[in-house]
Amino acid sequence: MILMTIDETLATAVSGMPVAPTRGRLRPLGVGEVTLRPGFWQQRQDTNAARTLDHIGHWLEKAGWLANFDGGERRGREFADTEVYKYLEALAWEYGRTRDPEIDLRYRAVVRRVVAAQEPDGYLNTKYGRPGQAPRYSDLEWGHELYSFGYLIQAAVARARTYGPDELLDAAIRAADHVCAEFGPQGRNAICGHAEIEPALVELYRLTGVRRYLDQARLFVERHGHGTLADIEFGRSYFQDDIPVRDADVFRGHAVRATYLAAGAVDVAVETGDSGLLEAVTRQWRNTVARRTYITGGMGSRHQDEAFGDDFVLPPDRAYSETCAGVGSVLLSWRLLLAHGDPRYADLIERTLFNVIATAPGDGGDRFFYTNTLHQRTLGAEPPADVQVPRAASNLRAPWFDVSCCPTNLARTFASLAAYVATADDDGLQIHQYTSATIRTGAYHLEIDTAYPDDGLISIRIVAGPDTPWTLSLRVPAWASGATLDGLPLRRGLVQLRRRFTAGQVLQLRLPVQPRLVTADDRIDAVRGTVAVERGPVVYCLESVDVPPHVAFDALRLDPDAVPVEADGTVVVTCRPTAAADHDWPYRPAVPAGAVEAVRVPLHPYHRWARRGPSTMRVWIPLTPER
Ligand code: FUB
Ligand code: ZN
Repeated sequence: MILMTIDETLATAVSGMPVAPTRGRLRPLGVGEVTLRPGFWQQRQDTNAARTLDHIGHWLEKAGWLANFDGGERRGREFADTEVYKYLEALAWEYGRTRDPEIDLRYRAVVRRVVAAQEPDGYLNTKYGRPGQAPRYSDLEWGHELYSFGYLIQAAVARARTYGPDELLDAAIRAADHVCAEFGPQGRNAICGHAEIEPALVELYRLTGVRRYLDQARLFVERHGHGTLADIEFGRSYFQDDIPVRDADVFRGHAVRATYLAAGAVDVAVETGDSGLLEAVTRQWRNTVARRTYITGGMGSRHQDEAFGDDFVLPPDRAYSETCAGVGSVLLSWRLLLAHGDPRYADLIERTLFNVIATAPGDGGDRFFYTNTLHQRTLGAEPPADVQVPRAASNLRAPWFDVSCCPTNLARTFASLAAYVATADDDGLQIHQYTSATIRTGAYHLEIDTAYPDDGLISIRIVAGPDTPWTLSLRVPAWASGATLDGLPLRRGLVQLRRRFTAGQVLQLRLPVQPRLVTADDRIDAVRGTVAVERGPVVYCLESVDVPPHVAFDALRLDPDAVPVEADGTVVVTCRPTAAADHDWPYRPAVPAGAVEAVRVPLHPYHRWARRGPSTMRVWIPLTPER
């Protein structure tokens, strides 16, 4: 039974957000309270709306994954249903922000087909349990059945929060009740090989107030680490079934699974007031960011199991950095930000948004990176528009994959992106991400104008606010030394402005976005003797298309004594090529190179790489030999 009153439902329908904790330091704002305006992120959100959603709808039909719900021959991988659910979630957020009736119709048409496939006891999965198929829950390691329910539930919650309860919510509740009956305290002592049901059940609890969904989520979180899943070739760490969540020190195993489970654990911890569990995930986040995260925010350096590597094993040319792991990282950091209010979480969200999430989709919104390497050695070739490719086989953006989790994950993220910009608490508002936007919530109306990240000036106009003093909190990113507010210097971290603001008042935050050279911890051996270039939150890269044909790309060494300069949206660095190596033996005496002619090459934002055709690429650039 849904405990929300109609009024409450309508209130949430106006301001829906993906994560709605009932307690915590900060209160999230919904897609009805924050609207993106022209700028970096609105452009991507528009492309998502204008192209990506159609593209996904087209491929779900073409690949037969939507028709799986209609019966007939089952097509696609065991988790193909989830791409339909993420598509529905994306449509729900899109409708929430635009009220576009066409989106509403599309959503309803898909929902009709989905709910028709549900069994009377609430079970819903097109891959299992029907005549001729494997029995339900016969493969908890790889079957993804609970993972699939998780996305179903999240889609239904998104719709309830942007429109109101509908038949998908009824189906999701039947499914959740089925899960509780099957896997509850008296049921199977088991977990799913891929986390996702955990955060979904907590969100359903938050929506409905039905406690057993929270209890079931807690049970699943606590059951991890007790070896109920088989010891597969990658080890039980692959599905975080090696160490109980509250005992672990760092994320390990499959990166999407790890971040999703951690997100669910934070949700459980927050709703149950379990400070020990919250502290455990907070510690794991800290250690993972300090030792197992790429400069882009990307997570996962192992291809064979799409997993985190050991501490400091972050080879750029083997960066797996799956797009979905970027989404998982954002979802986790957002929950920790809401729980703690610490700007470090928003820093990582920003880094990941600009350097993983913005990198993955092509300009047309119909091609995607699945993995996000930091070093591309070969040119590669773009797959044709109508070809489905194996998941990591494409080193250029591909239209669709056999495992197509990333495009749909991006679609739901872009459609709900406004919900990650700002929050509120009893004392005021907090701005976490800088982008042109309108914030209207309660007595507050703020307009943010900026060309960020191209330009570091952010204007915040207080159009309306309470008559009494209130606090506006601004994040000054960790990289932003020299930031100012109305000309006065700011410390990095959180700036809290408590005052009686006057309507029409404009604050000018200036973040210094001049290029800077960045070096890595010595323990990241794979990038010793190299530097990367960042400008604001954006990581830059060197692409072969920008290097004169007579210069060997791999021989380029960056001269750190020459200050990088900006020109036409690029950062120009000075490099000195070594003699191109072309010997029978790839090693030679280590002697300083003599004076060699300098070459000036432009670097582009990493998120723009491979948008001008195939190229080889480096984020980490070797330094001149005498360094
Ligand atoms: O297993 C479902 C999804 O497919 C995972 O999250 C991705 O890493 C991909 O393996
Ligand atoms: Zn993915």
